Amino acid sequence: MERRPKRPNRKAEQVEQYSRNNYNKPLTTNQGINIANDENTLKAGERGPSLLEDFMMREKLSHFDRERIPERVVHARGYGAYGTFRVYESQKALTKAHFLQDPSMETPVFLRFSEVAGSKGAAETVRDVRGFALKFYTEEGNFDLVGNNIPVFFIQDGVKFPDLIHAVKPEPNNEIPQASTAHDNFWDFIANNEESAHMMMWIMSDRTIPRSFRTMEGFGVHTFRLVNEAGKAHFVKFHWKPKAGLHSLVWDESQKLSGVDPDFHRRDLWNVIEAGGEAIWELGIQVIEEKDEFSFDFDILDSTKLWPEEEIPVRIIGEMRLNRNVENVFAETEQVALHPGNIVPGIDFTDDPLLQTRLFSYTDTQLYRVGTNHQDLPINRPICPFHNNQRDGAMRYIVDKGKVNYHKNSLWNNTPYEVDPNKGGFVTYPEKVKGVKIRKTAQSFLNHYSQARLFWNSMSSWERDHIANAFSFELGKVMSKSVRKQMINQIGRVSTELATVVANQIGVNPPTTTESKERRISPALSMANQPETVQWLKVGVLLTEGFDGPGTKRVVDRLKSEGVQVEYLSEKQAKVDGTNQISFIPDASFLTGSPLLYDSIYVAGGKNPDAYSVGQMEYFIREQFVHYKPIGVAKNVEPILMKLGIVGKEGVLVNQNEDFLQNYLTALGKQRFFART
Ligand code: HDD
Repeated sequence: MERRPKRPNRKAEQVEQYSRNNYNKPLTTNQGINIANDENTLKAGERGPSLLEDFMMREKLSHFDRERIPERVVHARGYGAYGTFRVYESQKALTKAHFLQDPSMETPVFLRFSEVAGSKGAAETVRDVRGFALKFYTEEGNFDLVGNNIPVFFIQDGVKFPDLIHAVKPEPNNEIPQASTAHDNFWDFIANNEESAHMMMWIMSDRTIPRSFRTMEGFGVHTFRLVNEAGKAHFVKFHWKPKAGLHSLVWDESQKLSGVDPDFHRRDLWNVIEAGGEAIWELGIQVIEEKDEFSFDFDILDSTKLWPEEEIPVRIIGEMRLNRNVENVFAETEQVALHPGNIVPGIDFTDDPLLQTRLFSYTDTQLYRVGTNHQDLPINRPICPFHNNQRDGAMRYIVDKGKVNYHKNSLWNNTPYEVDPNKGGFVTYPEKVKGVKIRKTAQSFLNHYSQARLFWNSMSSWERDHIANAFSFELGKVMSKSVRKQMINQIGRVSTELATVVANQIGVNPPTTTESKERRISPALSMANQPETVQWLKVGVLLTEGFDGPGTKRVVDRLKSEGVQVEYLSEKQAKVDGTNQISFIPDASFLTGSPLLYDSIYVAGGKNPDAYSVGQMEYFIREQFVHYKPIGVAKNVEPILMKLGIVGKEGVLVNQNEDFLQNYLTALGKQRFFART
C-alpha cells in the first residue's frame, strides 16, 4: 500500500513554520517599514488636525477594525489544546484507517471544547451541553470527530436544527437570557418536540455542569461505519472515557463560579498543561454487525438513542493525551474548522438523518465564518501533502506552480492523479439504498420515552435530586404558565414521580400523562461510583500568622507528592510566618481567592487570628461544606466546625492523629459527599 511515512509530532512542526516571535524585534508596518513613533498620529502641528497620509495610523486602525470574524452560530465559547492519539492494538479487523493500525504510532490531534448556547464571552460554568470536537491529523488526511459530552441529541433530523438553536439562544426581542436554557422559548420547544425527551433528561443532570473539561466523557453521538481492507463494514459509536473520572460541579457552585471565574474551565485545562500535566481519555467503541442492524428495540440510526453499554459493551481501543496549549487562541482555536464530514479511508457515514444534514452545514459555516481558503490555515492543514485543481478565492495562500489546473489533462500526464483504492484512494462504502422520495419520520424513530426513562431509572438518589432541582430551577424561570404545564405533562411521560415533585415546586398541577413502562436500568449512565483519584485536584490552604509550620508542611508535602495542586491563601498576599521558621507566600488573599476555586480546603488557621480572618475561614468552610467537598482543618480550627455544627460530618476531618493524612487523601479521592444532604 502507498502509505505515507510515519512522522510523529508533525502538526507541531507544521504550525511552527507559520509562527512568529515578536519578542525583542523592531516595530514595523505590515510592509516592513520600521516605525519610529507609535504613539502619535501624523498631525499638522502639535495640536492637529490629523493627516490622511498617515499610512501607519491607517494600517493599524483598519486592521484593528477587522480583527473579529463571525462567532460560531453555536458553540461560540470554546477552548482547545493539542495532543496525541495512540491505538492500543491494531483495529485491522474492523477498519483500514491508518491511524488505527499501529500501537507505536502517535497521531497528532487538536481538541476544541465548547459550550453550545452562550456567546463567545459567556461564562463557562453555565448549565449547557459541552462540545467535544476533535481533529485527528492522520497520515491519510484529517479525520474530525465532532461530538458532545452527551451521547444523544435533541432532534432526529438536522432540518430542525435552526429551530432548536433559535429556541435555545437568548430570546430575540430582548436578548435575554445569556447562555442559559432557563426561559420560555427553550422549554416551549422541548414540550412540543417529543423527540427531545431523552436529551432533556441528560441536560437536567449534572452532566451539563462539568467540574472540568478533563472530567467529561465525549461521544461521537452518531452511528458511523468502520470499513476494513476487505470492504466489510460494522456500525460503530465512539466514546471518550476520562482518566480523571466523570465529575461535575453542583448547581449553586456553578452559578457562583460564573461570576467568580467565568474562565474556570479553560484556566483549569491551561494550568494543568502548563504545569506539565496531561488531560487523558481512552477511546472506546461500541460495535454492531451489519446483520444486526434491526435487532434492537431502538433504531441505530436515531441520534436521540444510545446503545446501552450493558447490551453492547464499550471496547477500549486507544488513548488520547492533551499536552500542549495553543500559542494563539484566535489563530488556532477560533479559526479551527471542524467538520464531521472530514473522514479518512476506513471510516464512513451512515444514513442517520441528523448526521446527513451536518455534512452540509459545517463546510457551509466555515466558508462563511473563516473563508474560502480556511483549509489552508496552519491549524486546519492536513499534515500529509494535498494536491488538487482547486484554485484562487479570497486570501489564497498557496502558490500553485505551473500552468495545468484541470483534470483530465495530457500536458502533465494527467496529474495530480487519482489514487487507486488499493493504494489509499477513498471509496465510499457501497451501501445499498432504495426507496421513494419522501419527507417523513421513520416509524422506528417514534419511541421517545423508553430511553428517557432508562436514564432516570439508572440515576442514584442524589442524581435524581439534582435532576428534580434542575427542572425546578429551569421551569421556575419560565414565565408562561401554559409552557410550565405542558412541560410537567412532558416530564410525566418519563416519570410521574419526577413530574409531581417539579410540579409542586413550580406551582402547577401534577401530570395528567402516563409514564413510560420501561423498567430496565443501565448502570453505565450514572455518575456515581467514579474511580478515586486525587491527581490535579486543587486544594486551598488557609493560613494566618503563627500557623503550625511543621504540621501544615507535612500536609502540603504529602498532597503535592500525590499530584494535588496546592495554593495558599491568607488575609494579605504578603509572606505569612508559621512556627519553626516555616513560612509561605500566599497565591491569593481572602479577597482575590474564593472557596469555589478549590476541590477542597485545608484550614491551617494560626495563632489568635483576627475577626476578619476567622470570618473568612468560616465562610470558606461553609461554602465547601454546602458544595459537599472534603474539608481538612488543623486542631485549633475545630471551634469553627463546632460553631457551624459540622463536627464529625462526612468528609470533614480534623488533623489530630496519625491517620489524618491518609483519611484526608481518601476523602479527596471521593471528591463529593452527597450523603450530607
Ligand atoms: Fe453542530 C458546531 C457538535 C448537530 C451545525 N457542533 C458544532 C461544534 C460541536 C458540534 C462540538 C463546535 C465545533 C468547534 O469546536 O468548532 N453538532 C454537534 C453534535 C451534533 C450537532 C454532537 C449532533 C449529534 N450541528 C448539528 C446539526 C447541525 C449542526 C444537526 C446542522 C444541521 N454545528 C453546526 C454548525 C457549527 C456547529 C452551525 C457552528 C460552528 C461550526 O459548525 O463550526 O455548522
